[in-house]
Amino acid sequence: MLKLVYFKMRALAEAPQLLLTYCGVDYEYCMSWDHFGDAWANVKPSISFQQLPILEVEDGTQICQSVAILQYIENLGGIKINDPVKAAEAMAILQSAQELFAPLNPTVNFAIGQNFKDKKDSMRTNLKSRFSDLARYLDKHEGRYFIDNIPRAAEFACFHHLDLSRLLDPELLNGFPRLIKFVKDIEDIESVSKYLKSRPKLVDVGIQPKLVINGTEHPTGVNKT
Ligand SMILES: N[C@@H](CCC(=O)N[C@@H](CS)C(=O)NCC(=O)O)C(=O)O
Repeated sequence: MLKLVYFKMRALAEAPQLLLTYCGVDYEYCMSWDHFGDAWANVKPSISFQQLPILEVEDGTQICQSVAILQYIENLGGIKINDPVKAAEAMAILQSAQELFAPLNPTVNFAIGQNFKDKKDSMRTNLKSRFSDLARYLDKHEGRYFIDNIPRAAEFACFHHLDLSRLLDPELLNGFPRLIKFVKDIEDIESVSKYLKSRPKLVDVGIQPKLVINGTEHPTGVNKT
């Protein structure tokens, strides 16, 4: 079975999990320390690009980089775009969505107190600018999503960052009705909705962020607790 190896955070493993779920591909989510049986600091130098997530496939190959992982899952799920122009458009959207990763994801997962508030204020303008780009792109076509009516890597990556932005500041999305509809369309997909309800909850954002895993609160991070 595929193994998605990551840490205790809601960030770059999220879009891969949404896409795996949507495609109905079985996978196991493994914490780095459980998978490798060692602390991340010791494992890090042995990983090709020294970061997670990785997707470990059946023959043991470790796929690094969330965009490569997403592309692999699209291929596996049979939803790859064959038209070269549309595929390039989708890649542009995926990369533009992934550019929302920092500082949004580290801030929501780790920042606390005044540092959280300062980071929130300093990223507001850039987030709104990228949100308006994404909303405009959605308006270019009649379809439900960016390219057509099928959600793929670009859509799930975009969804993840928009969804996470609500934990930073629930007001941010409010100026973008097209994005609110997009988020709802993704949330309404039955398999996705089940996943969203069952995934670890991220609580106490900005105070002392924790993930609730199997009923137990764990501080976010790269270390075993
Ligand atoms: N470009 C990479 C970035 C991966 C990345 O930033 N991973 C972080 C966690 S979100 C990580 O491994 N942090 C631990 C470290 O760098 O030692 C991707 O898209 O997968």
